[in-house]
Formats: sequence, structure tokens, C-alpha cells
Amino acid sequence: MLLIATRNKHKIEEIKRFVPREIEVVSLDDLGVKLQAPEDGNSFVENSIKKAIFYGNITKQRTIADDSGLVIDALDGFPGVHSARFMEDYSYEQKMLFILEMLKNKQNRAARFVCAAAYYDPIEKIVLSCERDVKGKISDSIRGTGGFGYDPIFIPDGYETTFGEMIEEKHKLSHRYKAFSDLFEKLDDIIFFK
Ligand code: ITT
Repeated sequence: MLLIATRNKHKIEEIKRFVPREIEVVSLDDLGVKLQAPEDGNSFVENSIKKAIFYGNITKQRTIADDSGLVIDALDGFPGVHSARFMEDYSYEQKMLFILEMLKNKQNRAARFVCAAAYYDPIEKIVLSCERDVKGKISDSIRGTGGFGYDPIFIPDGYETTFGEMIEEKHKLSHRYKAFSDLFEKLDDIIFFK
């Protein structure tokens, strides 16, 4: 059994796609976990490991966690590890409009989505985290209703459409797809799931 330790329902749906089919998964809600992991690290990898260890120790289950965010070059990496908590009381539409406003007079619209995918085994004390990104740029406007978070303003390299306008393509090229593919490839060598 494997615990997918995120409170973000969109992330759960995406991560489920990347877990090998033979592994049974459970969520924090399935296990009745109410506590919230600390997320005060300075990097995606650090935060992903904090989440995995926190929830793995509470539940005594093998656990995977995800820390991710949007990194915008012209804004010195903002919102980065603060992607979920910046302007916390505002909607994602308001957050995206704020970002578009900050980039209004900037030539450089380069950005990337980053994901750190972590695994923790509380019995064997194994900890692993893989970080990957997908590079692209910030669009001129909010486009599309698919996905979640900042998807409607992110255009991956080689495409004209935002993640919000995509249906299946996002899951073949995203930061999350890459990070979890790496993680399960590494785990395959050291763990036998049942
Ligand atoms: P958990 O900590 O419970 O996993 P969270 O949503 O708070 O849930 P993070 O702290 O990792 O997770 O914040 C990630 C934020 O970055 C997320 O809420 C989105 O705003 C943004 N983000 C990450 N991946 C994204 C994606 O694929 N598409 C759009 N936005 C994304």
C-alpha cells in the first residue's frame, strides 16, 4: 500500500496516473489524517521530504509526497516554493492576474513548473526525492479552464497552448509526470511493492 500524501485533489488525480498499476494507493482522507505537514523549507526537494516524512511517520505507511510550483525568471523565481501560499486568500484567477500585471512591461516571460516527488518508508527508513521541471513561458492572458492552479497562464516550450487549454498532453510532459516517473524508476531497483 502507498499513501499519496497531498491535500490538493488535483495533484492526487495527476499522481494516481503515474503510480504503477499494481500498487494500491490510499489518500490522507482515506486514513482520516487531519494534521497538516510543515512546509517551511527553502527548496522543493526539502519540502517534499518534510511532507513525506511527516505523513509517513503518522500513518506508518510507505508515503509519496509532492512539492511543486511555478518559477518565473523575470520575477527572480517568484512565486516558487510559495506558489500555493502567496495571496492565500485570493482566487487563482486573481493570483494569475497579479502575475500578468507584474510581467506587463517585461520582455522575458520565461518560466518553469518544478516538481519534487518524494518517497519515505517509515519502517526501512528510506528517503528519496526526485526534482524535475518543464520549461516554458507565461502567456499574455488567462487561457483555458483545464488543469488547476497556474495552468491557464503557462505555455510549455514547443506548444502554442497553455496547460489550461490542454486535455491529455499535460500529463505526458509535465514536471509532475517527469518527477514521478524518475521516482518510480529509482524505487523499482530497491523496492518490491505488494
Ligand atoms: P500539498 O502541500 O498538500 O501537496 P499544495 O497545493 O499546498 O498541496 P504545494 O505546496 O506543493 O501543494 O503547492 C503547489 C502549488 O503550485 C499548487 O497549489 C499550484 O498553485 C502550483 N502548481 C504546482 N503544480 C502545478 C500544476 O501542475 N499546474 C498548476 N499549478 C501548479
